[in-house]
Amino acid sequence: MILLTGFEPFGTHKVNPSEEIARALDGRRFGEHVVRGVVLPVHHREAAAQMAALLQAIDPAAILHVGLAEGRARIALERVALNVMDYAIADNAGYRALDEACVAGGPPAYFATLPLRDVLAALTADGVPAYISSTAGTYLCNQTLYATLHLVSCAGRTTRVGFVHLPLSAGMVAAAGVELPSMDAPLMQRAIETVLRVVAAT
Ligand code: PCA
Repeated sequence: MILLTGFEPFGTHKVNPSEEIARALDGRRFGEHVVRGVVLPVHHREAAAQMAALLQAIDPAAILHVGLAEGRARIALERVALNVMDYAIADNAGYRALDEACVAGGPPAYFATLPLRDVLAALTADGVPAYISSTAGTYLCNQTLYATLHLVSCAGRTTRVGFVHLPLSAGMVAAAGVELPSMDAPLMQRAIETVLRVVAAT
């Protein structure tokens, strides 16, 4: 099984394309793996707590987290998770972390363990704009990647873990009427399908 997570909407966003993709791909098969699609809360405690519970309940071969990153122009394959929470905006519980550790006493950073170069090559070959990013920010997405890598590391598991940030969807930018980069939602879903295909084959 491959665990695929998206996030609920947050901040000023009324939708989150990562949520829609996690729902759309739930139950889909890639190679010998079935996808379990889950939507995580944008919450300073609950997102990590739900990941801990999910890892107890199921033992996925790989975990792909997906989230939204306003302002990115391409699909971002996150390389690293930092042990810091420094929220530019409050989470959905109204909590704004400043200079906090994701895990007190944890290592400063973890690297994602998906084959990012292979994923990038597959996306590029498929005509999807993508790149390897060296910062997932300091909000819930970074924190969730950190929490999952920490859980997997502490449990001595070999589960591969990664994070993909999506641009705003074209529909979101159209509705908001803002001067920001966007990507069409079907193309973003195709990108995640390509990532899952590479991950399933690894
Ligand atoms: N993006 C936020 C959190 C949830 C999401 O989809 C982030 O980049 O941290």
